[in-house]
Amino acid sequence: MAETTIEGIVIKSTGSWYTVLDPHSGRQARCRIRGVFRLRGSRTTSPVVVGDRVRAEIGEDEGDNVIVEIRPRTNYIIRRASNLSKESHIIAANIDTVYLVVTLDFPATSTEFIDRFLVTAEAYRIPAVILLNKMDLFAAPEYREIIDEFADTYRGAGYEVLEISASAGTGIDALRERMRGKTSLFSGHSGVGKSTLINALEPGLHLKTGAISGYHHKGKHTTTFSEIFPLSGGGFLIDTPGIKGFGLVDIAPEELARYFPDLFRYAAGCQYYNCTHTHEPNCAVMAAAGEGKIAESRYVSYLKMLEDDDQNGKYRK
Ligand SMILES: Nc1nc2c(ncn2[C@@H]2O[C@H](COP(=O)(O)OP(=O)(O)O)[C@@H](O)[C@H]2O)c(=O)[nH]1
Ligand SMILES: [Mg+2]
Ligand SMILES: [Zn+2]
Repeated sequence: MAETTIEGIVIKSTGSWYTVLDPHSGRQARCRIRGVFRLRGSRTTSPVVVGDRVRAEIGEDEGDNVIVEIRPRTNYIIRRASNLSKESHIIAANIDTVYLVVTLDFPATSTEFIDRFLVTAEAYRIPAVILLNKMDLFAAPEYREIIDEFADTYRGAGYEVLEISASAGTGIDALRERMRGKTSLFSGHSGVGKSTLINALEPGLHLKTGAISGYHHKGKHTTTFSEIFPLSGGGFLIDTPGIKGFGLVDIAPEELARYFPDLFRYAAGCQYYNCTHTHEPNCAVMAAAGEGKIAESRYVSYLKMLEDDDQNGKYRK
């Protein structure tokens, strides 16, 4: 018989042991899972993942601690076990916000990359926020128009755009406040400032982000498990070492427009219910794009993603 039960969040997984943290008491327990979970999620390699909210029974010995219930997930991100395999691997669950760190230059992040990322976030049902970093480099007035055009494009599509500077400290306190009590994930190209930003938000947290730590760990671990780090102000930061970008997701071409909120809001006005918004008569989306109601770059990204799908049958990030 269990002595007691705890409710908490899985903050670490080794594949056989799961660390459960009760965020209220701060208590942590290493637990195993019951065979029943292993059997049930037969298509995924790990039935319990970081971010999962669980209930665990705590026994007399650590070896008796067992996770007995997993709460329904609000969302999760996956990775294929291998390119050839259809088996998917859930790597983290219950993410409140994914922050996409981008830079206008040094290095430039393309709108196409951003749009693909946002589509994936929509498909995963994870709210995405764009962090426009290195704003200290673009303080001169001549950049204002470019910055506003960028921000307007994404705000018009329904996304928040926060202008920050990780190295100058601009916008960091507001971001930390926003992350309080939430589970956050950071993504973005190498060199945009993710590590700098995380260090500014939470000094002392040494996440395995970026190319350098990836290099150090190469060869040591064949499998990398995600980890989720408690933040000192409350909330969590998910680190998914070895995951470039944000996983991948299959979307049928006729569904793609759903994941572009700024296009999709016009789709109800199209003549054909299965309109692909590429060539059909009386297409309200094309009309809106033609009138500048949809940012050109967004519509172009949509077309490019459709084209890729013709070639590959799926989207990859
Ligand atoms: N000027 C400027 N440089 C930054 C800023 N944030 C990061 N950097 C620099 O950009 C480079 C890449 O940063 P890093 O955090 O390693 O990027 P990561 O690959 O996304 O983790 C480093 O030289 C940082 O010092 C910023 O806000 N302004
Ligand atoms: Mg880094
Ligand atoms: Zn249409």
